[in-house]
Amino acid sequence: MNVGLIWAQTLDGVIGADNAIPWRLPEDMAHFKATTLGHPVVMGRKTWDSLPPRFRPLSGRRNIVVTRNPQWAAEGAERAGSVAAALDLAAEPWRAGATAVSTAAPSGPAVPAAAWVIGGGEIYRAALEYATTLSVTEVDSAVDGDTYAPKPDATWRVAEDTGWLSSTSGLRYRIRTYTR
Ligand code: VY7
Repeated sequence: MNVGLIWAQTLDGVIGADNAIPWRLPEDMAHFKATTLGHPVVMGRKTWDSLPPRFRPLSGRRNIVVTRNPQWAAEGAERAGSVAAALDLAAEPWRAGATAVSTAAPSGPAVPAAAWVIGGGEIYRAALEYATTLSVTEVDSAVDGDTYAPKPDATWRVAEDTGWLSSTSGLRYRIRTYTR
């Protein structure tokens, strides 16, 4: 199965501060939604907690949450004990309705889809070895944070680059896709 990681970072690699994303970038949220829609999304429990409750589970996607706590449960989410277990789950066909809530899950035959790992820092580090695609939004903003993106090593090549774009928020950003 193809596994992608998708994140947004500052030029310094900051992805989070106090369990939130320390900038507003509507264009990146739209890119995130368009890219992940219809695919299983794998996230850590802290990332799940960081989503505003009205957006949980992320609609139109199978939500798989990684936590070591075997008691953890949330409506609309499946639990996995490790990133590897989450990716195994994501590779299994899934029909909406069994245990998970499906706001907009596709009907008809269940097809295993490429999975997107959506954060956060600890989960990206564990998932990088399984990944063949990275979607990295770089935000030209200098903010302090406590959570960092992994650094793509020499195995990765930039396959696409939007070049610098300006957001309605006033920030510059660019989206790079890496493959290997
Ligand atoms: C995470 C949200 C956070 C706070 C408020 C609303 C890239 C992003 C992420 C994660 C941006 C988020 C949201 C936005 C997405 C909506 C639901 C509401 C949806 C990532 N490049 N950018 N992120 N939501 N992993 N990678 O903003 O979500 O998709 O339905």
